[in-house]
Amino acid sequence: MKKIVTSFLLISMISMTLIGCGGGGQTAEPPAGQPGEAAPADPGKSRIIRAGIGLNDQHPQYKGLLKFKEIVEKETNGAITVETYHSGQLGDDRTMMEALQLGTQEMTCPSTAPIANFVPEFSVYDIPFLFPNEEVADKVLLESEIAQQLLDKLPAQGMIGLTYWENGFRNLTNNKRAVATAADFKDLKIRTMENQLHLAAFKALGANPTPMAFSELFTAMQQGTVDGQENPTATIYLQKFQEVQKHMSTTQHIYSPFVLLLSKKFWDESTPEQQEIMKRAALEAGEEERRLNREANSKYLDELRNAGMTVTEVTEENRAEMKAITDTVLDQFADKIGRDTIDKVRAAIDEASK
Ligand code: KDG
Repeated sequence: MKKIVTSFLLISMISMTLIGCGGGGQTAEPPAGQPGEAAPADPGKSRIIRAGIGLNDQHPQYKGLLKFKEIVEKETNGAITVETYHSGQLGDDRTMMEALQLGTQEMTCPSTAPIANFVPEFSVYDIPFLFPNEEVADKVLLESEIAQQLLDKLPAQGMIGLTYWENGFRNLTNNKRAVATAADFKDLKIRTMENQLHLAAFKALGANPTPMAFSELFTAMQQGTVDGQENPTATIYLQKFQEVQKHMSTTQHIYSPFVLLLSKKFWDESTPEQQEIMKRAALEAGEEERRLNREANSKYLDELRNAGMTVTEVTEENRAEMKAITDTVLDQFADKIGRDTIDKVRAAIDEASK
């Protein structure tokens, strides 16, 4: 028995040390709480939101979190404190969402793609070439009933979707060849997010996709375990993927929304006023995040060229061919996502495109 307890303590100490060393540059020490231990619901004491993301501290997503922190701390007069962790210091998207469910972490901001592992309807946003542009995405995500209805499915999973932020249109990078047409995807080993529809779409294009946590991606590209990956321009540049990737193509194949998630436990322990402040702060910080993200996406395309990457601008015609191919996998996901959800999102897109 003694042996078991000692080993457990040793493992715990090693894991805490590893978390503490992961990536560097965090704004606060990782929490010392035990799994399952809730923040005290004493309104007189400052309660802490530990907010973790996979991207680094240069990314607009992190700047958005800092804005959220500023507003919430000011408007709750310090009753809520926000600690921010970047670069996967608290784990990858899936682990952090699970921690939110358990109440051992309070906030994260994943792409909608991994959220679909918890609420399958979110995969509607994984349909390739769904959104025509950012303006339409904004209207649908921030104003449509269906986008809100999807957020409303999160509490049943122990999470609150405060609002949508933007990851953005995803582009392909790889080390093998310049990709201009659908045929150029052939046999490329591409890392995707952990999402079935993404996997199926890349398979249909002839690639050899493999799901992987974001934190493992840089090393996987460096060591050649994968040939490439797909992410918005801002992420590609700010995560320094140009150091390990030669080719970039403006495929813009999926518009990835983020969702700013809070653990339901923390939400339920907050007063109605605090809930209102967190909602408002999420929206306001989201505006800032979108603005910075768009600036970054347009600015960094040239920087990628300057860094020596070949940038292939994909034509509308070639994009249409890619869409026709990826459309062939949609039917197998329609029941899982819900035909009604797909119809409603498509209708909202049509309406917003008028
Ligand atoms: O902080 C969010 C990231 O963890 C992740 O969602 C980024 O798009 C992403 C990816 O490719 O994993």
